[in-house]
Amino acid sequence: MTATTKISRPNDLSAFWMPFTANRQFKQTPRMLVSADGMYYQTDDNRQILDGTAGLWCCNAGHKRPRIVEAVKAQMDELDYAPAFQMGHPKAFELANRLAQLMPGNLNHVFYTNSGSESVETALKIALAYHRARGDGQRTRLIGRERGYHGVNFGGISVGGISGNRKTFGQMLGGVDHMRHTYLPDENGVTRGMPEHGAFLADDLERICALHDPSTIAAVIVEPVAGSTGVLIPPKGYLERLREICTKHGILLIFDEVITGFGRLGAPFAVDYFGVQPDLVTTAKGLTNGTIPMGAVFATDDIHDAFMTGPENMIELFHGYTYSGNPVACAAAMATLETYEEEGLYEKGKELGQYWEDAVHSLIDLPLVKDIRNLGLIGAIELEGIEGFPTKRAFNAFLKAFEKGILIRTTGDIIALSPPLILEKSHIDQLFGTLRDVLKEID
Ligand code: PXG
Ligand code: PLP
Repeated sequence: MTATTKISRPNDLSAFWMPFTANRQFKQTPRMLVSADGMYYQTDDNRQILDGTAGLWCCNAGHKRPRIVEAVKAQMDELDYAPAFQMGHPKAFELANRLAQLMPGNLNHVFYTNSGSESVETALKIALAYHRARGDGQRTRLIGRERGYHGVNFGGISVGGISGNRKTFGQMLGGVDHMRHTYLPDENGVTRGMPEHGAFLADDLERICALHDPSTIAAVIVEPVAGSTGVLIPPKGYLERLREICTKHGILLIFDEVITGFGRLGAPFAVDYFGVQPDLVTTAKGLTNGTIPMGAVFATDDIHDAFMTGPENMIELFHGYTYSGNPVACAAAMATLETYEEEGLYEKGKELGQYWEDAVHSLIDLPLVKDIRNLGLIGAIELEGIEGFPTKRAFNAFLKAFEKGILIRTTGDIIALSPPLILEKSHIDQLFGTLRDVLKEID
């Protein structure tokens, strides 16, 4: 058969190589979502599924939000695409101004990307180029943290600390070191909110400075709350201590807010929530409510201004994407920010935080539950693994949950929950009522 005579069947699942998915398992028993509205997805067999994960931590205002739908349609009618390099369109500037206003402190400049992974690459490159622009080009080392997730591109997996995402991809970037992760189950097991112990773990950075000399270190990147690895909440005082050490040694501090950005913690950003001011912030996901791929990196005045020297006709930063600031993405982002503000969604984590926390922790009596953690509208339930079959128990829970009408997310043997911020108490009751049944029924 030649390429032109190939027959493709609509129900043939073989061509799509699915990301971060057990492809063979999925294709034997597919789980198909065909529409969504508010807090619920609908499956191809007409079942309503409560979204316990805001898609993949991105649909913070829930699904099919009218303002966003309309804005995207209207933008397609007006300006579909404008070249991103050496050309502009008004919405990209307007959106950047709004974002800079929303972000506290002097993080007043926005570089657009198309995903969290691209935001991370962009922030790491800006950090390196910033030091060089200031005549401090020997600062080339990048420091990440064990169990960190910073997307899947080479810079991100280099500073990242999840071995499964690293081990099959060769040497990655050189000159990278890692601090320890912040999970101390013996001291901090089953904690509500921020754990008491572990600020001292930030002193790992001092040890790394002593080893390599701080003058060789460009930047440290951390998730304020580690999400993908199974929700690790920073110990009290930890982020403040990291900030102090970075400032002392002239090292840039990057907060990866791809998950924590846009209201997840009950404040617009983790920067607000923790009151710790980084030098660069990476975002994506909630920026467009998951609708159109888009990310944004925030940089301080100091970082931005360091590049604005030399001949004015010269490009200052040799970096950018074809789709940086895509008009349709900008329109989606603006309508998203308006929706968040109008509906008070940045406050929801505060309003519902206690009810959410009590609900997450209500599962502690179940025999399979080993640890529970929460902050803002994030919850994690760590299960006892099945001996010899890591991840299997949580995956069984995921499958059973989907059967019973709730969408949850698992990583390792940890269930992570991060619902749309529009949820009500009744949704919390449904989510945890169903999850209790799931955890009683699975092996
Ligand atoms: N940084 C952080 C902190 C993230 O959480 C990325 C970067 C990469 O973003 P992109 O848009 O390239 O995927 C992420 C993404 C999960 C899950 O369920 C988490 C992410 C993505 C998909 C699933 O934990 N985080
Ligand atoms: N590969 C090739 C051959 C390209 O021409 C380009 C962009 O022009 C890219 C990759 C990068 O694509 P993007 O700008 O969408 O990241």
